[in-house]
Parts: sequence; C-alpha cells; structure tokens
Amino acid sequence: MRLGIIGFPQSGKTTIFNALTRGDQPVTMSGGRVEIHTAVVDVPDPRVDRLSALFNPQKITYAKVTYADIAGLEGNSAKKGMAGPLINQLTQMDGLLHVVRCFENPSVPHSKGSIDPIRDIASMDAELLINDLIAVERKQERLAEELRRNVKGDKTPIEREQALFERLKNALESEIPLRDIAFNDEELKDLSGYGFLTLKPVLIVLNLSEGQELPEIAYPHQASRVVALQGKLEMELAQLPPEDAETFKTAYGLEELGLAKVISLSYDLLGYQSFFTVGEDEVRAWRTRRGATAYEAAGVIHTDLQKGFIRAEVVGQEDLLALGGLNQARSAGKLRLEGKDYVLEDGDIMHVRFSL
Ligand SMILES: Nc1nc2c(ncn2[C@@H]2O[C@H](COP(=O)(O)OP(=O)(O)OP(=O)(O)O)[C@@H](O)[C@H]2O)c(=O)[nH]1
Ligand SMILES: [Mg+2]
Repeated sequence: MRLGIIGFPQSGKTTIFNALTRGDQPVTMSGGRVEIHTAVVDVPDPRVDRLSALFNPQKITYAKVTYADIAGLEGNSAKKGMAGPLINQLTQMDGLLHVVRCFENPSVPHSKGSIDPIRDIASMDAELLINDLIAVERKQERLAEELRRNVKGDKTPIEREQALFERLKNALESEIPLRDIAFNDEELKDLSGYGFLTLKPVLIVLNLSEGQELPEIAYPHQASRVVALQGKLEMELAQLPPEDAETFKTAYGLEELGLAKVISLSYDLLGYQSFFTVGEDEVRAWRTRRGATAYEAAGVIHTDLQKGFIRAEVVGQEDLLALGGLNQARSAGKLRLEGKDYVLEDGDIMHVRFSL
C-alpha cells in the first residue's frame, strides 16, 4: 500500500511525512523542485500487540505502508499539465494524502499570499482534474486513430472503449473527479492501468498550528475523508523516545497519535482490512481487501496455501483473546472450519490447512 503525500509548497508535507515515518528529513524549502522521499513503516495495530502478549512469539510482524513525500506541485500547471516525472510518481500511488496548510506562520509565507484551506483544496482538485483530462484526451486521440486503421476488423471493442472515455471526459469537464462516478467492475479493471489521479482515494489532512481551531470544511466526495492534525507537534512527538512521547501526549491532551489515526483512516479509505496468523514463532498482520474470501486471503500469505487450500481454521480476535489460546478456542467451539468462500471479517485469525 503506497500513499503519496501531496500539497502546495510549504504546506507541511515533509513535516507530516516525518511524523508518519518517525523520520528526520530536513524541512527545507524544496522550492518547486520535484523531490521524492519514501519510507516504509509498520501499521500500528493494538490487536497485534494484544495477540503478541498472548503468544509471546519470537517474531512480531505488522502490516506495512509506504509513504512518499512528493514535492513539486505548484498549482500552476493548469494549461500544460504536470511534469512527467511528477505524474509518473503520482500514478503509482494507491491513494493520496493531500496536506492542506491551515497553520499561520509569518516566517513561512504561503505561495498564494494568504491562508485559505478551501481555496487550496479546490485548486489541488483542479490540478489533478486537468491532468486526468489531458490523459483522457490523449487516449481518445489514440482510439480514434485505431478506429481509422481498423477497416475490416471488429470495431465493437474500440467503440466500447470510446464510450467509456467519453464519459470520463464529460465528467472531468464538469469538474467531477472520477472517484465520484459509479463504474462497474469491468470498467474499473479497464481503467486500473491508467493511474488516473482523481480516481485515487484521497485523505485530506488539515495541517493545524498548535491549539488552532478546526476550520469547517465540507468535502462531499466518494472515497474521500478529511482529518486534522497538528503537523509540527506530531512530528516533534514522533521524533521523541516513546516514553517521553507518552508524557507529552498526555500533557497536550492528544488521545491518539496522528500517525495511528491517519493510517487507520487510509486503510479504511482504500478498502482494506487485516487478518492475523498466530503462533509461538510469529504473530503477523496481513492486509486484504474488505470482503476478501478465505481463498484470497490464503494467497496473500503464500501462493502454495492458495493452490493447496483445503480448509481454513478461523477464530475471531475477541474470542481468542477472551478464551486465552487456540486450544481453548477449539474446545469452546469457537475455532471454526471454513471453506474457500468464507468472507473474512476484520481482525479474524486464520490458519490455513493445505496440501500440495
Ligand atoms: N507553525 C507551524 N509551522 C509549520 C507546521 N507545519 C510545517 N510548518 C513549517 O512550515 C515550513 C514548511 O514545512 P515543510 O514540512 O517543509 O513543508 P513542505 O510542504 O514539505 O514544503 P516544500 O517541500 O518546500 O513544498 C517549515 O518551516 C515548517 O517548520 C505547523 O503545523 N505549524
Ligand atoms: Mg518538503
């Protein structure tokens, strides 16, 4: 799972990247240059901690997420579109994290001269829209050319694609992001290779100063969420040793670190959930899409488990913790045998029986 952190210059992207990854990238002006830092971090998950306390495993493995701090979006590519390397990076992301500046800081001037989160959200959306529109129009030209050259062959598949891309163009021209359009599964599959930016789920991160009041922001779009963080404070907390961070969290009245909040929101936004494998050797979190079957989930662990799938032994996380172990769960009838089509619930513990 790769999340791209985007935002206008000096909005706090690197600050929030550091907070999320406990990193220490310098927060210096990237000055509009295309500049990308990435880091892979563990998804904090109290369920993993609780299971680990029960099994005391040799190894504990959390789910992973990759963050990319992507500088270089200036909001003035309206006519020509973004630079190639920038689009290249953005199209590879599973979701976008749009950092919106709300903090006042006279020593850090805003490139547009004033602090206005609603304006910035709208201009970023416009920026992403225009790039998708350019990509769609290019594709339409190619399709028209294919149709011209295809004198004898079957024209239907090309015409079907043309109809789809016409729909995309109409939406984008009406300033509707593609994630607001209802596509069927087949269309989504056709579109998946293009990496359209407005089709990606987006988490808007309002970057507040310490103690700043939350601005009222409505963002009524599909696959979108808004979350507020005190970026600078979060970064400073993330850079402290964990014991000290606890003390400060209490002092500032922060219940949950922004890190955990952002990650769980993005997990949710991207339609993912976790299941776990447990044992004395390893307690491990795995990521699947919501609604995944036991068969699909087996394939996430290993292709052999999927190929040789016989049955899955499944127990809910609460049951396992309450009963105190797999044997106890089995005696209590809570360890169920499920087939290939069983739909996993978030937090299930699964053991796959297989034979090759
Ligand atoms: N007061 C305050 N200052 C902040 C906050 N977040 C970032 N800053 C300051 O704003 C400046 C820019 O922060 P960065 O995190 O480098 O912003 P950026 O979006 O990565 O900037 P570019 O990469 O140059 O586009 C730095 O001087 C930060 O210390 C915040 O929440 N409050
Ligand atoms: Mg930066």
